[in-house]
Amino acid sequence: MVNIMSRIILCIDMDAFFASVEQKANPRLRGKAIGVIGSGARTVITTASYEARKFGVKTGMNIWEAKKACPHLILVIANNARYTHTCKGLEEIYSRFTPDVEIYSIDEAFLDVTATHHLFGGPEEIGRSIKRSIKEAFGINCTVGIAPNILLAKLVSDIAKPDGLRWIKPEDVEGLMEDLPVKELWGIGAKITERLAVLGIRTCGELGRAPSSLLRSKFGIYGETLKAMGKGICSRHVQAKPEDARSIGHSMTLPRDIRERKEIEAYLFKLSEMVGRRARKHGYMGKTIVLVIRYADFETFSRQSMLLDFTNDTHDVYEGAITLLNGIHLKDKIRLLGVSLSTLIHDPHQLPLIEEERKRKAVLRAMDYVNDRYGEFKLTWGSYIAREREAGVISPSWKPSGVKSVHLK
Ligand code: TTP
Ligand code: MG
Repeated sequence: MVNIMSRIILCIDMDAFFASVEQKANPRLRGKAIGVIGSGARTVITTASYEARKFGVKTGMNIWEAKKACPHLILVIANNARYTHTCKGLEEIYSRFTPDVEIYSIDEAFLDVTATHHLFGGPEEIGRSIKRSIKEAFGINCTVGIAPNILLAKLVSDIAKPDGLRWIKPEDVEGLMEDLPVKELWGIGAKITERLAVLGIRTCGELGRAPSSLLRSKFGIYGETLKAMGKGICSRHVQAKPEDARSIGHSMTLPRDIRERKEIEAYLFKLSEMVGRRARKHGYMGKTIVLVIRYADFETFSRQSMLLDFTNDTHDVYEGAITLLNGIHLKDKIRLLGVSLSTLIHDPHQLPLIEEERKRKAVLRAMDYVNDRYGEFKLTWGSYIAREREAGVISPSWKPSGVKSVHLK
């Protein structure tokens, strides 16, 4: 009925994240209605504590509106370092339970525990342990949604808020979706909700049953995705951050043992080319060249040297290997040769493209997030300028793998 590839996914979302962190840091704020704001003159509420939400204080309200809704509201200026420090600590806690951790935003993460939950007493026990560990380490609450995919895990964590833990199993999905308003689904914002309403589609049940042809004619290819979402189907996997390479190397056992300088050079060139090509392909540059030699009698040793600059140029790698070779007095025939490049950095020539793309995506996502969820608070490109030194509020799309500050005026 649901996903054929049913998995066990946890969505962990901090409760009133910035506000909770501030309340933990300052005991006088605990149990109080607080709103976290930026330091600019035209700042808005980025988070309200649950005590303030009772009075209708919401993310995106300006100070005047918020004070009107809750006159005793205490305003606290955001402290980005505290939130990023907490987020990094959370990542460490999650990774105790599975390597498949995706830090989705500053306070939301997805964990795929399909392969590991049995080691920890099951998915709910993992959820409980995580809640306990976060409380112990940071003194804040979170909500855990457990489901067969990311879409449903996110939905369940929203439903179970605050301080909740809920598991929706494949057999419960249909019942949950039937009367659920489409706007509750992650990714369906105010505009799509409106366009679906025009078609007479209000609930996920109706969306899942709607004819593909109708949805396709209105939404193009995205119509199919919407229909699947209505049924609680989502094929996006947890995207764990790729391991960073430490070195890029190649070695080769030679077709026969050699001693001839020209022959050795030819193989070293080949190996250097393979290393350089791989480094370029993956966008790395390195500064340390390592040459590995194995003699016919299997004695193996390596020599390394530091270049003056980072490179992924085949010729630089080759020159480095030859310099190392020149310093060796060969005492036997060679059976194996290896060349590697280490002390790696991301290639700055490729970086601007990747960085720009990454920033653009992060900003787009942050804008969609705010505009979809808080229709009254419209963000435009003009108000979104990433500035390192200015006292902006950290973006919700901040991740430990890349800091960015988004200025929310
Ligand atoms: P949310 O997950 O939307 O909200 P929350 O954690 O404050 O509350 P809950 O999950 O219990 O409903 O946002 C996470 C953090 O991201 C939030 O604490 C503050 C920050 N944030 C902004 O800085 N700007 C924004 O526009 C939004 C929506 C959030
Ligand atoms: Mg949250």
